[in-house]
Amino acid sequence: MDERLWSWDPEIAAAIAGEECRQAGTIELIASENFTSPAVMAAVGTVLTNKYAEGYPGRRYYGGCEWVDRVETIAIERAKQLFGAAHVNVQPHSGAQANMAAMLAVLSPGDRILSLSLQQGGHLSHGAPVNFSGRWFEIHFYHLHPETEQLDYDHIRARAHEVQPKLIICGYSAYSRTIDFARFREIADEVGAVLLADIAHIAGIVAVGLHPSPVGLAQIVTTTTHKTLRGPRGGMILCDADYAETIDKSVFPGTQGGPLMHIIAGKAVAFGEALQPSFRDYIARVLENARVLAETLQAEGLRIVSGGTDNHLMLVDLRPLGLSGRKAEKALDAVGITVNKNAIPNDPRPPAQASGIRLGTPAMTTRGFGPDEMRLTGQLIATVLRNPDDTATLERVRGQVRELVEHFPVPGLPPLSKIVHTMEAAQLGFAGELR
Ligand code: DSN
Repeated sequence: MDERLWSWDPEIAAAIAGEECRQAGTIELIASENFTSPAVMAAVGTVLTNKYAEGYPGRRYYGGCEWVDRVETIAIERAKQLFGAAHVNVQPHSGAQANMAAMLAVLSPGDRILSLSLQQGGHLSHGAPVNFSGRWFEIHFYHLHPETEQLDYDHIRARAHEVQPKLIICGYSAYSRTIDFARFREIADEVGAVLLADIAHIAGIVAVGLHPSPVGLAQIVTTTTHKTLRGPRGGMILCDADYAETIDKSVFPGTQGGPLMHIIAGKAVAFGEALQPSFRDYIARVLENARVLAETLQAEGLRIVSGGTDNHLMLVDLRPLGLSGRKAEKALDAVGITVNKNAIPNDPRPPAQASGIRLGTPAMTTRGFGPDEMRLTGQLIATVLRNPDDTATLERVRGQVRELVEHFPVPGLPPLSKIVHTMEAAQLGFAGELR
């Protein structure tokens, strides 16, 4: 944080300082989170936030766009190079906005969509009844195979023939296995549907070629930029040349107004970083860490949905422990391990309780965790899940977590002990609680 904020708005500065402590002092395993580089953060906190730029580079509705045009053009060119895409729109404010624009581009209200439900690992914007997608379109779901808990392409094909959807969605928020995009395209072609691949979670893995790419197979690919791709919070759409015009119109003026130019600058910086060889090494470490974490949890007797992971995340089935996801999330939170409760396939519990937790390795890999730290993290998780009500155990694990994270600072921040010390010196009332 810019230290001047302390004098400009001490209340907000204190809340941000508290969040810096929280991030520095915990093991972050939320699969959809990451830590951006200081360069991304610097680009986001600039005067670009002041600029209105409705439209696209070279054809804006406002004057004074020469510099933001340059920023957006660089972002687009870098994204095209990264993914080998014919056309890119970097303006979506989020993954859900990207999906909304994609749907506006190819569907009319009431059209049929075939997707995987949120409960089985899909996303809210893939047709959940509470979301615009579920309210405006006729949603049909395919399901994971009940035994393997993996995509079952024969079943998906049969569902596609039965439903005759106009859009098929693949790409998920809580699915740990490789997706066969070519198979999906075959199925979509058989029924004359458009294929939308939402790679919000795996975009970074796709970018470096460690997961097969949907680009060129799915006519439209949506993503966020802040998960494995490690950019600022935001969305993006990649598409075939045939869809370029309709996608651009669906983002603006179809579903959004002015683009967030400071965020687009952050996206450009992140894409530049992802084009470096070091990003491929990072993603390879994310995958190795996920494998090690899953194997450690299995060795500790926990069940991983589908038996393992091919990507950056995994779902732990808590039913054998008699624990809800909600209780597990709280117990882990108490020791400084941040995860989210998550439905498992065919979950008997309601979503607010859930029977699983979702774990991912992108964030801690950014902070330098390797297999040794992941193994220890897995052992600590298992200890907590076996003893969620034992205060002495939780206290001991909390100490181990703090000791571990001290050696792996958040990019751009000092180690936890230094942050807490600074806050105590500034006589911030809550600094002691954060220790
Ligand atoms: N909320 C995101 C996730 O955690 O996967 C998806 O939007």
